[in-house]
Amino acid sequence: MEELDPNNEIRGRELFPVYALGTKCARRGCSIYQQITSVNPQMSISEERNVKGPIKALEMLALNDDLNTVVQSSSFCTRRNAMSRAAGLAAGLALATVNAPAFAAETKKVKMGSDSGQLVFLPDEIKICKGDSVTWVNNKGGPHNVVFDEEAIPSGVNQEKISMDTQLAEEGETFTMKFDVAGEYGYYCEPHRGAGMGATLVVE
Ligand code: CU1
Repeated sequence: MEELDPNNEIRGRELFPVYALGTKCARRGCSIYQQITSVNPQMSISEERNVKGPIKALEMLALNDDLNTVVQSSSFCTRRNAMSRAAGLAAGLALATVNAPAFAAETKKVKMGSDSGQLVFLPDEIKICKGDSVTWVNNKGGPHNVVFDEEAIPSGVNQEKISMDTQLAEEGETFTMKFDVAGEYGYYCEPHRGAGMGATLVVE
């Protein structure tokens, strides 16, 4: 599970220089041969492990495609998923493994109640990608629950199915839900709605 971190995207970019050798082709375009040789460091690793051959070559092409996507896409989720696949391929994972829908999925954490006991969701706005999950953790000032606002969720989404009516009383108790429909979701804590304990979830 990943701690929610507003610098997430920046950290993702810091990973990138490891694979930066392949980026000239991404901008100018070059032959398949140049594209393969431009990611030569990974090829060397493959040779040491004696896993040459057509399957590995396909994975090298997929890796390069993913790197191009990381450079060119304006969508955070598209870039994140491509980065995750590329990292998997560079680590020697099979194409089928990194192409599985859940490969890049993440779980983000939202605290219910701040460490000092304020009646808030922390953070009160998060962005995830389709297929990601959110885990709400009862932190302080409970009982809390997670109730989605019927008026503020994408149409077709079942409000009851994604909400947790049960109030969590024990600190450390959690509620996890996976989100597959893109859009903006508003939710609140029933016992503390009057105190303004509400938040937003964006699914890209
Ligand atoms: Cu609450």
